[in-house]
Amino acid sequence: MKFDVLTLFPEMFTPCESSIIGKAKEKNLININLINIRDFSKDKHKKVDDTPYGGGAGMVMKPDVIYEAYKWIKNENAKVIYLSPQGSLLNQNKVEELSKEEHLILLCGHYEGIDQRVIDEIVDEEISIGDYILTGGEIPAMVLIDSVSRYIEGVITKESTCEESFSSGILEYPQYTRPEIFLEKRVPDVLLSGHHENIKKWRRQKALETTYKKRPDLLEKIKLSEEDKKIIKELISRKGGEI
Ligand code: 4FM
Repeated sequence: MKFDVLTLFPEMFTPCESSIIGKAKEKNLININLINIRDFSKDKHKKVDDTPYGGGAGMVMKPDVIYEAYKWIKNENAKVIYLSPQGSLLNQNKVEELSKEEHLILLCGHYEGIDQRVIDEIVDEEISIGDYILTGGEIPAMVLIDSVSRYIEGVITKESTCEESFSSGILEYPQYTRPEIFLEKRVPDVLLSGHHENIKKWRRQKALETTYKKRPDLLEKIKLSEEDKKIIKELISRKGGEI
C-alpha cells in the first residue's frame, strides 16, 4: 500500500517512524511518501495561503500550489482523500474497504480551509475522523494510515485483525497477564484453568457484558446468536445489579 501525503507540515508525521507503522515501513509493507505542498509554490516568498475572498478571519490555502503538488504525484489508479470535518465519518468498515486500494493520496488542509475549486477538481472522497475540529488534517491522515495499515498483510497477525472489536461488531473481552495477584486482585480462575471451551464462553460473556454496559448501541447493529441473546436477556434482568 502506498500513501502519498500532501501537507504543509511533513514533520508532523514523525510518529509514523515508531512502533508497528515504523516496522511496516521498514519491511516495505507500506510506503508513506510525504510531499511538502510548499515546495510547489512558484512565488518568490514560497507563499501557500492567502486571505479569503469575501472577507473573514484567517487564511485559505491556494488552489494552484496544491494542484501543482497533486500533478507531481498524480496516478489514475489512486484514490484522493481529503480529511475534513465535512467528510463522512470514518468507521472500521470504511477502513477495511480502503485497505483494498493500491494507492491513496491524502490531502491535509491547515488554517481556515482550502480553496473549494481544487477540492472539487482532485478529491474523490472526503472523510472525517470525528465530530470535532482540529487545526489541520495531519492527525486525521495519520489516524487513517494507522487504521488502514493494520489490514495490510504482515503488518499485524491475522488473528488480531479478525478477533478484535468492531470487526466482530462488539467490544473486546478484558485481558490479563502476570502477576497472578496484583493489588490483591486475582486473575479470573477460568483463565488459569486451561479449559479452552470455558475460556471461550467466559470471554464471549464478558465481551457482551462490556458492550451492553458501555456501547449498547452496538448490540442493535449486529446479528446475535441464540446463545448471545440468552446472555443479554440475563444482563437486562440484572439491571441495577453488579455489572
Ligand atoms: C481540516 C482544518 C482542513 C483545516 C482541518 C483544514 C478533521 C476531522 C479536522 C481540521 N479532519 N476529521 N475532524 N480537520 O478537524 O478530519 Cl483546511
